[in-house]
Amino acid sequence: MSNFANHNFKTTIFYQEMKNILVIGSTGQIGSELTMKLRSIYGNDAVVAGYIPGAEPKGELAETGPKEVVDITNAQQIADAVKKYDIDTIYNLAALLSAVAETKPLLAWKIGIGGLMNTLEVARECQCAVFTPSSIGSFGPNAPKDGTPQDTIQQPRTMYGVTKVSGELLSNYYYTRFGVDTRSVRFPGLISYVTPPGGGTTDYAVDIYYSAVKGEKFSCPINAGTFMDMMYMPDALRAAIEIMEADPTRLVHRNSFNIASMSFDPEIIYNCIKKYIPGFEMEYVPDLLRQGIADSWPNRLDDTCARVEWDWKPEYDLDSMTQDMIEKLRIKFGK
Ligand code: AKB
Repeated sequence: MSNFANHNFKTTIFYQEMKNILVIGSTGQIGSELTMKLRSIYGNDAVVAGYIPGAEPKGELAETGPKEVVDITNAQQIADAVKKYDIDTIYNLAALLSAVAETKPLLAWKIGIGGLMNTLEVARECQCAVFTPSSIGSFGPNAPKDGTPQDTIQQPRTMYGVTKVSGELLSNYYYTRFGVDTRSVRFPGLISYVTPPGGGTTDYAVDIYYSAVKGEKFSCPINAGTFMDMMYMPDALRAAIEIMEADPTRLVHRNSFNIASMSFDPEIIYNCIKKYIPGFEMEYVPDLLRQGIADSWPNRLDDTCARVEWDWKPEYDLDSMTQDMIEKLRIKFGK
């Protein structure tokens, strides 16, 4: 059975209006699942998987619908795909994650901001709506750590965060100045059994499940006591789709909404996994880069505005996510 079909979406999303959607970055951690979810809602032919050479769609992502080379740093490629498929909605998922962005800051800016600018310009000319994810990484150490408000000081210390805050401002600018329908959410660390993340600060919360199911001892790069917001992928996909379907007359905010579902430190997730795999072992092997980034991020966001303005509500908590992750990874690895 397909990996994509396996996710337990507790809510059926059903929308009347047809869309033609371009997903830029369709083979990444979010894109690979979001593209399939969008195809299941809007139809296979209506969702174009944009990819860069070297990261070609495979399996059912390649087989179920159209695909095009769309490098976000190439404005012409975006414009060509938008015109060819009569696109009205762009999901812009191209980005370097936080730890990688620290090692390649110029590339992070080129993709995160140069690429976003290309996307917004095409969207302005061709009248497309645009979703561009922001992150808990858009906050810095001087934001309130617990219950971080929707509107508060955003002074990140990482290049990833700098691109995310700049992206929020740029997207709001294109909305107020040109009327481009830009919308966004600030994603927490995303946890999934389908496509592994690469180079994020929150990746440990995915890797820990892989080690547990494979029967390996886990080396945790993040210290005990370090809390970060996390979310199970089905909730994150639903958030990305629901914000784009939200009634615009209710939206006070646009770029970008705090969303939250669970916050934990390594001890809490470890003990939750141990309930289902009692022999599981973990040791701490600190990664200074990731720890420094994690220390500068909030512990837990306040997502009241998303709940009020477009009825956001997560469906998974740590325990239900853990049960599902273990079940699905056992199937994936034949354990
Ligand atoms: C990362 O760790 O870089 C991402 C994020 C929280 O934006 N998962």
